[in-house]
Amino acid sequence: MPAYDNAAIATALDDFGDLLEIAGEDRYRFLSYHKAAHAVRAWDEDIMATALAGRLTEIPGIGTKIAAIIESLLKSGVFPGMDEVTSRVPASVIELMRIQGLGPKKAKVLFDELAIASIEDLEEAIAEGRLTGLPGFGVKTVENISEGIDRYRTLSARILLADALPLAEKLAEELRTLPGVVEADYAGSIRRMKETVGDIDVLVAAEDGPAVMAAVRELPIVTEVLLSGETKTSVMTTSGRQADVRVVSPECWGAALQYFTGSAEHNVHMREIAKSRGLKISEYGVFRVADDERVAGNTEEEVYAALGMPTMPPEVREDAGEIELALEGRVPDLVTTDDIRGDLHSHTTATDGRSTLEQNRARAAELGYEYLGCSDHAYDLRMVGGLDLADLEAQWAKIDELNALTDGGPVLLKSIELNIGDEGGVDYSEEVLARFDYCIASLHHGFSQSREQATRRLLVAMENPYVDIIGHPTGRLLGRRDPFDLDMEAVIAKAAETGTVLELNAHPERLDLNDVHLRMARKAGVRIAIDTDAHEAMQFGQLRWGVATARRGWISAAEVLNAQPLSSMLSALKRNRATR
Ligand code: DGT
Ligand code: CA
Ligand code: CA
Ligand code: ZN
Repeated sequence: MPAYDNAAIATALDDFGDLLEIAGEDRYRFLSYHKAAHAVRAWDEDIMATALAGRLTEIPGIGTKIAAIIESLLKSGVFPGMDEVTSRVPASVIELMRIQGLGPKKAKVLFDELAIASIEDLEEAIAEGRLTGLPGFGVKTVENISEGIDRYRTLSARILLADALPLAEKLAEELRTLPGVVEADYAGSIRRMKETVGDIDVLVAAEDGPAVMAAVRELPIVTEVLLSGETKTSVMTTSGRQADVRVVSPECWGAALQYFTGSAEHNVHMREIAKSRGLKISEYGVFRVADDERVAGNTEEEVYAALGMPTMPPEVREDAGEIELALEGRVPDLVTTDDIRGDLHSHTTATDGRSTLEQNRARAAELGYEYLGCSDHAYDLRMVGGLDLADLEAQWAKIDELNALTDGGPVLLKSIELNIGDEGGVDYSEEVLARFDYCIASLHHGFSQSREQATRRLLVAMENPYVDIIGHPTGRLLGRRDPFDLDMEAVIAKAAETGTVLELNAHPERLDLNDVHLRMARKAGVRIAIDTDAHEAMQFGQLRWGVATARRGWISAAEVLNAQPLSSMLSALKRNRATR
């Protein structure tokens, strides 16, 4: 039985919807698949568990027909109806749509007019100038598509952590149930919680390696065995992701886990430390150089202790100073999800959110949050219904009403996500800005602006006494969009000078600020807000990716604005600081 996860099911549904559109099916039909995909992505229970309980139709937007498709995928890996559609439109067209600037509409034109069915076909057609004159494909568009192809090639090689981790967890879980397996866990960049990962590294401890390798080849999650030896098997999984499974003997577990967790840079530094102590370190253990005696290796703790260090959290193993600290007997004090007391960035149906204020509040209450910031889009983002003053008054009245309830729910805070204009201005007058509990301001347009202009926009915005937080500061979308070209040193210095908080947006495609910028911000004494920017109540669960990134950036609870109790959180805001 193939084991799909929620993300894999959602992708399959989206792909099917796109193929239907290109095949010329009617809008109502293909949209229903995208709606279903969206619902599966937002569903925060494992889809397999839901299916086994016979509750698939309880997922909003999933009817009996799509439930049957999901069941078939889960049971047999077969997408009913796929053969019929791919007899009309080759499945390779799907890849075309992974290119920025190419949606199903354009892909349909390319396919109908020029029989372009793959990225290779497209590159060839561009090189031969065959797109010239095609409606909707002007010179500039074709140029953008060419750039999109290059970017796709470099970026698509990496997987979002949020897509990889559930798969790695599932693999490790399946491996633990195999006979003879003593330990199984994921390692590599996934264990370090890097925002994107190159591949999935899983480690198994067992006496009989070849028997485990044979069992790995038969795992339900495996669709293809790429390579299999006595100690390493590389497989393709049901999610279309590659995984490397290595087996080691149980007494080497700690050394192997340390080695294969990396990072490579961390390991290189570890080897130097070992050398300076007359030791050598490998995936088999720590050995004395003098007599080759093994002194450690059963556990990770043992390995680090042999080199005179406490064990540090995997997230910081990037050779960014953690080894120097450990040699002093210390490890960074890192924030955890339990430290978070509220979310300061969320959207509602008043703009482009898909949950109501009440639904967001209910979810925040379930999470035990003390407060929840309601920060819909501001007026200038008309595209998504940015709020005017009347809308704001209506929302504030509702917030007052909900805050008057005595059901133990979180305190709702009146906030807004302002748009930073081309010169650094924001949507409303100071008089209006002063009425919010706090304001977030974000860059939402002008991605191709010069470094000078983009940086100036942020600096000017931070000079505004009512801009308390800068949202997703660099604007990157992992695998899809480059960040703004910014002078981050200047941005961080200005944040420190003005007391502006910088957001760590927890959306798995953003994780913005990244670990490097977080360490810079921390050094400069800038506070961080770890927010989900939820556009749907379910998305509050994405906080974990933000916390993981914060940990990679050495951020402690004391440095996180929304890890503070309500009153100290509020008094730490720029607008409320007496010293200004
Ligand atoms: P990725 O997969 O690109 O996201 O990054 P990693 O860190 O998972 O890298 P990967 O999969 O190539 O190797 C997994 C771990 O194995 C890596 O973090 C450290 C260890 N490792 C691999 N190659 C080397 C090496 O040449 N030297 C050292 N010291 N360690 C290595
Ligand atoms: Ca890896
Ligand atoms: Ca690997
Ligand atoms: Zn937002």
